[in-house]
Amino acid sequence: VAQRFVAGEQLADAVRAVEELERRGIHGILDLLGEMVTSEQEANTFTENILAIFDAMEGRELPIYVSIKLSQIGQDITLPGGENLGLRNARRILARARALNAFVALDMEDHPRVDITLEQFRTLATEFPGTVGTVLQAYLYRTEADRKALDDLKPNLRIVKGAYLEPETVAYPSKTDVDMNYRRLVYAHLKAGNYTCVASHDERIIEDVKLFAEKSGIPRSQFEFQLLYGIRRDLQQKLADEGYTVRAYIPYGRDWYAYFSRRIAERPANVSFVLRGMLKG
Ligand code: FMN
Repeated sequence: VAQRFVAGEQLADAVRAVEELERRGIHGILDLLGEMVTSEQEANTFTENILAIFDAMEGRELPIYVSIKLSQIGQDITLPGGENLGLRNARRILARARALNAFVALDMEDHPRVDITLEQFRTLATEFPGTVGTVLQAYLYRTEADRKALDDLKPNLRIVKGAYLEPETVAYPSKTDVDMNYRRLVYAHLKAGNYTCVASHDERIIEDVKLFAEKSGIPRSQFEFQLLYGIRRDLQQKLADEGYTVRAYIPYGRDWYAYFSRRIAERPANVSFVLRGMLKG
């Protein structure tokens, strides 16, 4: 059902998707679906399965770029002795990533996790400089302050609008405000000299970012465009053909339901892609 947005259930399906994209000049971001894990065993299994990505990619001479959710590897679990399991598992993943010159992004989840995720990002970015990045969401009021507070790390940040259903007490209810804040965050991060992942399918925003970079003398090597696998393939190809770095986020695995629900919620038109996929068999 979710075929349009998900590469498949198996890691091999996702690796195949990366190779196909690479032939078209687009890089991949591998994302093993799964989140909000409550058992230690399950969190450790996810960690092993994420480590398997590095084994599968090693030696292919393709960039290795993985996205993880800290809630998937134990952020909600405190071990006896007080250690956070998510942080411990993230260290295992990052040690492996560093050895392969790979990159790992920490996805941003719902608002109650922002504080702990940014705190753990700070710890990890200090221990594994250049190997880890995270995500900021333009819909949250707090985000510009978060961006400033991270500036000393010179962080690699992905800027997104935000995909979770958040209350007005923490997030802009109006799309105009979210879009405005999105541009503001991207421009500020670029101006501060930091690497910026512009993750959106919004063509007006993408065009504005291109113009801003040109006008401000920001080199193309300081930013990239990121889009979701299966969404606006035409736009992905156009940007790559224009010479921009483009990465597509490729989810795979069995736990596609939450991911899929967010895609439908943000764009009901996505339902029709899925229905077409179903009709095709
Ligand atoms: N939303 C989040 O809340 N957290 C994330 O970590 C996150 N990662 C994303 C990665 C990529 C490559 C893209 C394209 C989107 C991501 N999103 C994430 C989803 C966006 O917040 C947003 O819901 C989606 O892109 C639709 O908005 P658009 O019109 O800007 O494309």
